[in-house]
Amino acid sequence: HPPTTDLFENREFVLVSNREPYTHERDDGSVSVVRPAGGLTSALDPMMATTGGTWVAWGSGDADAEVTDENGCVRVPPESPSYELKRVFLSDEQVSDYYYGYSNEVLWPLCHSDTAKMTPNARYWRQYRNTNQQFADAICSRIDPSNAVVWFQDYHFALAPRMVREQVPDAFCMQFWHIPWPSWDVFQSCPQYDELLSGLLANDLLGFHLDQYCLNFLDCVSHALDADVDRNRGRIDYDGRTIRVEAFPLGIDTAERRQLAESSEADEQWQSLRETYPIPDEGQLALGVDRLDYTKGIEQRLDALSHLWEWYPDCRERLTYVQKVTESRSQIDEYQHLQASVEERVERINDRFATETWQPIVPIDDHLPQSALAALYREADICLVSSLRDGMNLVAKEFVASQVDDPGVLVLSELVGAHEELGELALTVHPNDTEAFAATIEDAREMQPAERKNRMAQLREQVETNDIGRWKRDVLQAASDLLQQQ
Ligand code: GDG
Repeated sequence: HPPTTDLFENREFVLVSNREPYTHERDDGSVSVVRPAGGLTSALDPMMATTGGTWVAWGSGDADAEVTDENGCVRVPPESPSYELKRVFLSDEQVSDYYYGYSNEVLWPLCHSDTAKMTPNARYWRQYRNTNQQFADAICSRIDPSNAVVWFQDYHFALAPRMVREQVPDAFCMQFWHIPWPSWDVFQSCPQYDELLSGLLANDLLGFHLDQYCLNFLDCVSHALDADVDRNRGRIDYDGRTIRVEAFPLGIDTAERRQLAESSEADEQWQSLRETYPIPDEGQLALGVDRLDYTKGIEQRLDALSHLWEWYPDCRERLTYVQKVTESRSQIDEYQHLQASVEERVERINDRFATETWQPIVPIDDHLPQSALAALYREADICLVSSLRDGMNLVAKEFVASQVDDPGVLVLSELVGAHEELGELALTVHPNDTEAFAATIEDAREMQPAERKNRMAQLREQVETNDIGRWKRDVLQAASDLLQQQ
């Protein structure tokens, strides 16, 4: 595979995301750099370090403005600067209405087909538009977009591609949408459906995790806009241009996960987790790792576990469930209600089944370092992923890549994107079928070592072949092919 720089010849590479790869924080009078804790930003940072160019993102650190030049730029990575980080600074109102409001209280529930949780209003929409315009202006002021490749990440920027194209008609724009795309009857419940679609169609290439999301998108366009849609080839002719829509299932850095799981830091972290939390050294361990979000099916999972301990009493004191849950978007009411509901369930279940020497559910709320997460993934016998909708779900893949010793079992909801790649080798559950879900956890518990080993070896092969490197190469190659046709 050619290095990414060769793919775009002399074009400057511009990456746009809501989160920034480095934040500067004031700490006891001095400024320190905080690195991304996993996730996509840390996967794209090495790519930017080799391609060079500019990464445009919201400057969210409290000392971010102090270290940037008059254009809002700072060179990163700090130890060997190789690209520009251009920060876009947002007012409190923007954070509240663009980020929490329109992005996370309208687009997030909409794209997860949970329209009853949508709270659209004119203020959110206005700030979403303003903020997308601010990003588009930042992109255009910084570079010569007619000679650049601009890559937008995610649902925070549905309008910015069109705003860039209005200023620079020849810009090459592409976007990857990390969450599902819903069917037309769902998408139609958003009052701004046509502007959102038209904004996204200013891209030359639009990527989703799955073919199904691409088909849903094509379907929405054919209903809402005067466009020529070719469902078989994933092409849309609109406004005098052709847009390519394609699936690129995101993978993880498997080599890094394996290394972490085998590291001595993971051993130390495991020791320390065992000292901090009531994790027994006997019996089996089931694990869930989630941002606290209503799409992740955490309540449904707890209900299935409760059913299991009720109706399969052999599991009591023999199966412990560790719930790693990270607080998220807690300014939004819906997330506060969810937190209360999860805490109430955990307490009720622990009250019902705990014995003098055993606590059935061990909640861990702290944000863990990667090596501690690796220890949990490695030591878990069963990983439970029960989302009600999930664009991909990287936790399922991270568990597989971290199973470096005795192989465990992945229990996977049929409603997550990752099910398309891993479903045949995992044990499939429907999160809303509590009894069957509980029975499947019991099956996972009883699976014989030879079968576990066989399934896990194939799962690992799948996750290793389709890793993050493959994703980046596929997306960039598709962009490069399109550029050459232009
Ligand atoms: C969106 C889509 C899609 C969790 N706790 C800790 C921690 N994590 C990390 C996990 C994992 C990430 O958070 C969660 O990723 P997911 O993919 O499960 O979910 P979302 O955050 O909802 O992401 C999703 C994804 O975008 C990518 O396109 O797969 O469908 O919803 O990487 O490891 N990391 C650390 N400590 C923790 O305590 N270090």
